[in-house]
Amino acid sequence: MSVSRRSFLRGATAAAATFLGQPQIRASETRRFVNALKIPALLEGAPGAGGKLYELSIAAGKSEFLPGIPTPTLGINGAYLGPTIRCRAGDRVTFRVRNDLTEQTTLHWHGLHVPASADGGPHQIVEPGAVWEPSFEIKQRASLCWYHSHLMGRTGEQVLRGLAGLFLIEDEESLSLRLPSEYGVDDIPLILQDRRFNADGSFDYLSAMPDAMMGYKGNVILVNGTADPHVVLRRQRTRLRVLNGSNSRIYTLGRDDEEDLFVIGSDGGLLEQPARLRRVRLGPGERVEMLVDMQTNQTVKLMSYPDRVTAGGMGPGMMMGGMAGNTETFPIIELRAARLETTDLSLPGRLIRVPSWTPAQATRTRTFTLDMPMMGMGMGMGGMMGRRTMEGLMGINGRSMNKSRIDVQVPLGSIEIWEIRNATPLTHPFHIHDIQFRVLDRDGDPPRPNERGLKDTVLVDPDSAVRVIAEFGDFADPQHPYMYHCHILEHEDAGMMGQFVVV
Ligand SMILES: [Cu+2]
Repeated sequence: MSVSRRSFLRGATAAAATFLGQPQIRASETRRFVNALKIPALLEGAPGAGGKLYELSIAAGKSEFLPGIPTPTLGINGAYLGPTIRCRAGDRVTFRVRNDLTEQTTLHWHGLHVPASADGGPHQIVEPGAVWEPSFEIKQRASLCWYHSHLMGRTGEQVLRGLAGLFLIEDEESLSLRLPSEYGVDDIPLILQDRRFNADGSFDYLSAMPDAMMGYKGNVILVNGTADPHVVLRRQRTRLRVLNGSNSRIYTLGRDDEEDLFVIGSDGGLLEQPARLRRVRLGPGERVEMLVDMQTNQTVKLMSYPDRVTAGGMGPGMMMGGMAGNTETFPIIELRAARLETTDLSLPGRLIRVPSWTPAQATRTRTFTLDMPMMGMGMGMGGMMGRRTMEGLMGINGRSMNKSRIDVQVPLGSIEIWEIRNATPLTHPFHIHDIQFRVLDRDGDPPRPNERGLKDTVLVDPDSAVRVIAEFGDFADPQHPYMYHCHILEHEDAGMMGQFVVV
């Protein structure tokens, strides 16, 4: 262990001793799941000469999460969050993104393989009153992707206020598998977010000391913008498409009756085969598709359990886990079975074939070490904890994000291994734009069953190294960079981000 890391941990323990506690999730006994789950509207696009046109208007509004108390929010075609964009592989799509806010914003297509100039990252700023119109072909398989604000330094705040939505890609192959796919009926989207509220109903953001350092945590769980939600199911088998759309919270999903979840998909599409799992760990930005089987009149709660890594033991690790707020057990949503329609409960043994690049095919390995560049320069943990903004304090390979610096050049068409190392005491979800990768291994061990499909975001635990492999095809552009970054939005905003171009 390096000296700076030792002193970091000592500092962390001292800071934790004076720490009054992360806001606790409201206890389950006070929750009665009184609100019907909101299902985001589907936006299929208007057919035209140039493909499908999707109109997206970003505006401020008010939403009622707590009974009788309006919360100022941002939304896309609505007061909070956005519609679920749906398209088919091979479609030509155009988005007419109109910014009706009084501030800048961007919309990034998370998980999509698109030209860097259409990616919606920090360089594609949409000024107030302006319209941004990216157009591209959907060149990937069926998957649950999403879109969200990616404004440099303010992503955490804008996503928290509501600038996010789902992006559903279908293809012939996935539809031929006869998986549940009736949107909102037996194919239910679940956007998981946690929020805190001020007495006047407004969102409470970055007021608590550990928010910037540990990542923002709320004490109210929202699902699709619904507090205390339930959903009534009508078929024996339901597909849940879950996005962790939280700024920093890691969920460990499971059923309260301890029945298995049937995981069928990850970030970038279906798995090769279904995986029966009791628990599924889902970091910010990650997605999981799973099947839940129910019986008539049965009620099941989808839970989150303590994170096995950050809540795993004694010592600084546990201290940090407690501060990171991933230690609680709480219900997310109640699944209520009505009189259920009988459905086919057989499962195909094989779903799809996932690309399997081998290390031998890789032309090179790059190492990305997640770190805190200022840590060795005299700023201790206490000093960092007390800051409301962490701008420039988080980094990768010793450097904080700089929009005018290209960190990596990847030759077009190459297959590369990216090894992500974590030199901090916190778990980070690492996200790469442009591509979908396979996880090769985590500290030499094979990835978990739910991580064996295509992915664009992967959790990297403290003192851990994860190797991913991907092919960087299409869209050479030396001018416009793609991002790679931590998807704890407060860490991203603090500079744990870098830029690569494909040339
Ligand atoms: Cu992070």
